[in-house]
Amino acid sequence: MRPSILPCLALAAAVSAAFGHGHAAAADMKAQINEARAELAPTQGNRARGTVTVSPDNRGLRVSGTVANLRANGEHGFHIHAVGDCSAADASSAGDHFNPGNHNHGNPGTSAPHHAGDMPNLKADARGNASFAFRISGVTLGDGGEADVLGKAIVIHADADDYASQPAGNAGARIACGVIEAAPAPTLAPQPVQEPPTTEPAAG
Ligand SMILES: [Cu+2]
Repeated sequence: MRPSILPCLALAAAVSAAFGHGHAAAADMKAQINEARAELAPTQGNRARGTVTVSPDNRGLRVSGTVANLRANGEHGFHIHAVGDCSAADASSAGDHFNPGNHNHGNPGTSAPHHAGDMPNLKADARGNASFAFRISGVTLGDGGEADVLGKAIVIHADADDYASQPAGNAGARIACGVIEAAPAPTLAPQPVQEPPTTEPAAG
């Protein structure tokens, strides 16, 4: 998994500093990828599900998508968590908020310190649907750096994030979870149409 990369980067940086070359660590970094997606599935006993698309621009990452089956008119904490593992029934396997900068939890909409994985609350309409598009900064997609969100998890919580309580905004249980994965390459050729198997005409 990814943590093993970090000592290598640190070592490269130390060697680089010792020999006066400034770019060795940067050579280990990859270009960002254009797009990734997380399919959020409900945790045990919940129904919320949706799709989140993440793509880099020159100021950070654009995050957009739709979620259904939320509480009508509800407000829900929405974060990137540090471990790309949604296998636990309560999504506890996704770990804590993604926080490479070791900041306090806070409001991503202000200049106050906050986790890299803090995002604005989801707000559902009267039917329990939410659609959203916003930008988060201080994070990257697929470059292998410490702020890279690829392979991390996106989690929706039962309650609103108050953007203040530590460590996670008092947002309650995890109701949906999905791992941020590279979007599959677009299909270049249309798939051949499957002809239904020929059968004898039904009698009568
Ligand atoms: Cu969370």
